[in-house]
Amino acid sequence: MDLSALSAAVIKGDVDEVTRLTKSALEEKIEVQEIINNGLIAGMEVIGVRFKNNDIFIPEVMISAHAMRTGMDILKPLFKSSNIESKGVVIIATVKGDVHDIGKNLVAMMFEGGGFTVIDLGIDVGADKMVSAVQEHNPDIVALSTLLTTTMENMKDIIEGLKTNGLRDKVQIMIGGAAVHQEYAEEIGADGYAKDASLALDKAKELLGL
Ligand code: B12
Repeated sequence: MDLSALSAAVIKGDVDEVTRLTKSALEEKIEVQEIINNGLIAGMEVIGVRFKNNDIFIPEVMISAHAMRTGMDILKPLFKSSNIESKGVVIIATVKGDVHDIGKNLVAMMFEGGGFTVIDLGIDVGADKMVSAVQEHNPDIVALSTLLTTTMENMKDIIEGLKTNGLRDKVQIMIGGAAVHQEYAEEIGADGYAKDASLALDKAKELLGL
């Protein structure tokens, strides 16, 4: 089977086709890693580039990301048995006081599409919850989102909480969301900022030297 058909289905956002082709790739005994890299991720990479170039917009990205996720969900139970290699673990959250999660979800999907394992803590996440999650999952990256100027400070609280618990230097911290910018990342001691989901993936890879 030619996995470019699977990529094309992801690009089109055709959930049924992604489901069918992912299953038939498995039936043909194609390696899970290969299906992910040359089928699902390859499709999302095209979407990432188109989004970066403003050729497509958020709704199209969400539709493709959803299709990709459908394929990933079929493959996930097989990860363990096939010794799948994740690029790294990302814990992502919208910070305390903020319920905006559309952008955060988009970033999470881009990370997944880029081959990362994503643990999504959801919205309204404060320092204590993040500290426990980092202790439990030992991630490579902590990614924080906020859209409200009133909750920007809560990103700093999370960084301080990680410092207090001796976890700060074990992770790369990325921030994003309409309220924040590169200067703010520097001000609060985050390692990186990105303006949108596709640049977020680039930044994550850069931070981990991938
Ligand atoms: C949808 C929306 C809502 C929805 C949220 C639904 C949901 N599930 O998310 C609802 C209706 C619930 C809502 C509520 C409120 N909202 Co509102 N909302 C918006 C709106 C219209 C769109 C936000 C959005 O989803 N954009 C699309 C996504 C894709 O963009 P994004 O989030 O910026 O994410 C991208 C990047 O920022 C980046 N990114 C995001 N996160 C991360 C994380 C990392 C690590 C990285 C690297 C990158 C990254 O990548 C994403 C993809 O490219 C904006 C206006 C606007 N134009 O932004 C207002 C807006 C954000 N809201 C605003 C306000 C004030 C509120 C309320 C306080 C209103 C009220 N008085 O009740 C409440 C807040 C409640 C709370 N406690 O959080 C203000 C914020 C003003 C400010 N500067 O603080 C805005 C800007 C509207 C305005 N002009 O006044 N809102």
